[in-house]
Amino acid sequence: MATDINKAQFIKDFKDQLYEDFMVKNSDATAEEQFVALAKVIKNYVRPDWFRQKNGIVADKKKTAYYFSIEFLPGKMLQTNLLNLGIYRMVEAALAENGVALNDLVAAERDMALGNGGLGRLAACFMDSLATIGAPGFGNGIRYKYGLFKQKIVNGYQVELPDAWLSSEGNVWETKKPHSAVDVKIYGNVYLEPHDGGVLKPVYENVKTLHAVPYDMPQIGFQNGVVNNLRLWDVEIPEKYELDYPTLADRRRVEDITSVLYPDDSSREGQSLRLIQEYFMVSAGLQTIVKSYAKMGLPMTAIQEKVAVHINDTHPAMAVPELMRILMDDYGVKWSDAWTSTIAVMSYTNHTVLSEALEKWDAALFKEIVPRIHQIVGEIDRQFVAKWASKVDACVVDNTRIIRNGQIHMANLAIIGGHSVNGVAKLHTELLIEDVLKDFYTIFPEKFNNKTNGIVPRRWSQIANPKLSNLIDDLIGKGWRRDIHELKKLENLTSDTAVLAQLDLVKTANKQRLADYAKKMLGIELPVNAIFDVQVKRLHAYKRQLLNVMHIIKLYQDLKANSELELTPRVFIFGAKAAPGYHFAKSVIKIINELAALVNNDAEIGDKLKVVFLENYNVSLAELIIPAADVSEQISTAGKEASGTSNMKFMMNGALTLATLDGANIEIKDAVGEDNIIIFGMDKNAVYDHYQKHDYNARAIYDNNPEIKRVVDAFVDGTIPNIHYEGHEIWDALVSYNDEYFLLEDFDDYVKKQAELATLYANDKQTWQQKALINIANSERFSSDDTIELYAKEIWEIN
Ligand code: F55
Repeated sequence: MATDINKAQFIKDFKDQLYEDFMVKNSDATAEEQFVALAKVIKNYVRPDWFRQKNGIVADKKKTAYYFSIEFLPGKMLQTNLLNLGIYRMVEAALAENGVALNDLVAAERDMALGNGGLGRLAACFMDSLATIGAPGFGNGIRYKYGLFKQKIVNGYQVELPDAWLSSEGNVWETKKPHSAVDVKIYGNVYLEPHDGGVLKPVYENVKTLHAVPYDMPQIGFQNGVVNNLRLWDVEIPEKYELDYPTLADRRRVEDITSVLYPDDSSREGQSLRLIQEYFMVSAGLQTIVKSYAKMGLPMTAIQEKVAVHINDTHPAMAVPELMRILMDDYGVKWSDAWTSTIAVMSYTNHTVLSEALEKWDAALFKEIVPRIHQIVGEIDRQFVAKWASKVDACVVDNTRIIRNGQIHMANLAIIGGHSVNGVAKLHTELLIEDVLKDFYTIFPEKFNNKTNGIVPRRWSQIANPKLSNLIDDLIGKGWRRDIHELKKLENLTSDTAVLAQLDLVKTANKQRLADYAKKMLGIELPVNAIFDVQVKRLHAYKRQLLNVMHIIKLYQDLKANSELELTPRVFIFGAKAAPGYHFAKSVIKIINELAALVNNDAEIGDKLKVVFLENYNVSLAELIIPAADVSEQISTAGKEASGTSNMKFMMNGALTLATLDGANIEIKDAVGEDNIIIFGMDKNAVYDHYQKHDYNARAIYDNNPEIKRVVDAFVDGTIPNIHYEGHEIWDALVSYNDEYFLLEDFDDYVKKQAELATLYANDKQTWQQKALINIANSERFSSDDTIELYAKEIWEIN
């Protein structure tokens, strides 16, 4: 075990590795070289456990959960891996003795950003938690050459640059496994031909064959000797079919398949390359799974006893017909048996209620790219309709069938082809049942269940917030580092004023750490005695960054009207990427930046208000920002945010949540109690009421509420310099297009609650820190280890 390694041995291994890879002495090596060497040493340490776990799948015939996700967003891995191996302190000390600061090596690692946001980050947390609870788990994804774009802000606008995360060293954590490559077929024609015994076998013509090559990454459990595997697939041209790709352009088209992560976090036009990505990953992963299962020597019709396949959002939903195809075409299983197994193997998580985000494919395109899968989907659809037409209303069948109006509905495929569909927070699952998927619920009520999201507590407290972690050690001992539920003990300390004062010091230190970063990046001085009010997440209309902006404009206008006004100093911090084609979102970014320039440079405002937009929000930046937050902005329109996960990270780091009753905010409120969270605005019923009655009138609010009018007009009346059409676009969205996300209706209550919390912060820091401590104590409820326990027990039935 890696824990047995002592300092002397480690330093020898480290120096040997530097010598082997770079032929340098430690004293001459760059931080990048030292990072690479350290990562390789770690990989060598885990290799035996990793190898054993991978081979154990077949050898021990253990049921394994295969998590399919088109996105994984782990961020950096060095600290997590050291911590989970139990050698963090030893390595840090050994390096220090040799003149190397571990932090410099941490800085040298690049973020692995193969995901857009919450969905991809959740997949990464789940991989850690699967290993940590000691469950056999195996991730399948795509090894994109370019991750989520790098965001630069130029003249206030978002500019997207490619994220070339694979340095010349490649990804140091991965191991290429050409030995485990498989072929994936796309395009061509397919027809069925009778074989002996009358079985129909598909015959393929003019197909394109792709070579899928896996790269494996260890997923190290927390100090338990378990190392699971994350497998990312890359594409190559198969030597055998080289003649199919004679020109350079042909070859490039193949390379394109794993070239880029699509940067949209909600809707997307159906592009053929994306469909190929999805099938490529699903087919490569499933072929490998069935091959491993076949090696166990068990009947193919019992595959569900050893294999669970999870479909993370609809992107891997072709797993359903692909497993049918493999079982029938490659292993001769008959349809009815294959179908029984497929349903038992598959499960699906929904991450959104937004209808534009529910994936649909044009049936003609689908047929062109995956003709055999198209046939199978057609047959699944036909049998589904035949079975249910006589049992339920025609419109129920119409709303739930897979192929309708020339489109293939991927969520419908995932639900019909699996035994479980879950939402990611209580409210979200309720909405799926009552609204978005209600017709499915009448047919398959037993399939529905909730699994509220969680976060890996190691990364989001121990690693991101060492100062708080040390304080917690002093207060309740170190047991919480292994068992996060021990955080609950902190609740006994809420009236200890010395503790609250220490908590305040830790927060201030973390704010200083962030202020130093802002100074370096933007040249701006942030006063750490101010409230750090943070909203970091993808930029989307439903997440309502604009509501936050409106509040800032109001404060600015109030101060301009009365420079004597008593105002608790406040720093508003934003981080957000907009999908490159999402015009509105980009306008909001521009406006935030111009508002920042206005406010920050106004001498009359001084230190009372600061606004910063930190570019290129990613996992590493989150680890810096979240521990520094006093206020966590979770202000989506009720009913729209499926869960949220940053809300959990903020509470774990002692921020107070300012929230609507949406997603997991509701469960955070239940955990901390109403007094320790600030709730405002319409709830989901109020929102749905407007939908039903069609009675929302933004124009009337604008006309009748002078304060709102003043704020909204600031977008177009020259208050904010350097914005042009952006301001008009926003004004129109709010007034002319009837404010789809109800910002105007929620504005007054938001402003009121903001004022209340500012007063509390200014007048009673102790009560504030008391609430912060209660939040930290109760964040134990949101560990992804517990979430994954529930998936393992209730959905996958693995040990
Ligand atoms: C990415 C690509 C497409 Cl095509 C669609 C959606 C996404 C994506 O990134 N979605 C996403 O992040 N959804 C979020 O999932 C989180 C984890 O469940 C939730 O907490 C969050 O509410 C939800 O918006």
